[in-house]
Amino acid sequence: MIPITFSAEVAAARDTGAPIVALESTIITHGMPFPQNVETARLVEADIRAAGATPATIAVIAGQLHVGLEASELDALGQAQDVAKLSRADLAACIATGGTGATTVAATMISAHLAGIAVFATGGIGGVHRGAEQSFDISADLRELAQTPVTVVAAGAKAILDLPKTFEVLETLGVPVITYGQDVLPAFWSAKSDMAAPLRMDHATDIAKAHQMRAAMGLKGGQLVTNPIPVADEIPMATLAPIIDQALGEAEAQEITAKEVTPFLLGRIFDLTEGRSLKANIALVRNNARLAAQIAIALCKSL
Ligand code: PSU
Ligand code: MN
Repeated sequence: MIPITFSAEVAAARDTGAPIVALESTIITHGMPFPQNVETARLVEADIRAAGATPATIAVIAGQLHVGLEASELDALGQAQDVAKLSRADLAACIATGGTGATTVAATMISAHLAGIAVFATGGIGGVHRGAEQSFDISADLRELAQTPVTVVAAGAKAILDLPKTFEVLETLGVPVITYGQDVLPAFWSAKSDMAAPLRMDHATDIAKAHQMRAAMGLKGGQLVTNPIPVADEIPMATLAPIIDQALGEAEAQEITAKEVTPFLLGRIFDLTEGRSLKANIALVRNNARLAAQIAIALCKSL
């Protein structure tokens, strides 16, 4: 038996078959500093409610898989120290041993699917790290997209990664990458990259139909929706490129590896942009939450 606890609002939404959007918790514990992490998590949940869906923030607390957090649980998680970062490899062990941990994209997809939730909003997915030909550091998020049937709305992959290699791997794994409303892939803090979008869709209903067609055809895995950050909130690539290079150089000099790499780089970019990266990050997550809610609503209507 899997020890799952649903929040009151998620339990109610499940009872009536109302649309639900999953949210990850690593972005709260490892992706943003306190108190902006908790403030953002609350805003994102409110955005989803305002759009007509129910938010389900996912985390493991004392051995319980929580699908939907009560406000007090969200507050506590946002301030907790030394919370584990859980991906596919660690999720079951954490639950089995009564641990507490935040779920990455991969672990949130697994948990959402267990709870019957088909749509998930986040900031950016993990991907192929620069220098992966040496380090072999490729996020488990990519394989999860290839095997778990959840549509993930993100603003692309973070520009700290090797973007061309990340999208090559997604193509190899057979993951549909759908860019919302433009012909080029977005690059997280920047609305546009120089890479063509593999697929483009302009309506949430089309994204929902494509999700259902994959299921009908017995195609395993989910979809990645890349949703550009609103232009008013973006940081142009030219501003960001030297900052990313500096952060990457520091990570190498300090021999930061494995799970520590992403949180370290995000923290340094926050410092080096004097918080501008965080402002952009908050705007893009909220934008993704709104689109995810529309997709979840479209999926419910067409059932
Ligand atoms: N994007 C953000 N902040 C984050 C992450 C992504 O803006 O904190 C997290 C997500 O949980 C993602 C994880 O799944 O980083 C990827 O980590 P890794 O590269 O170690 O797989
Ligand atoms: Mn990694």
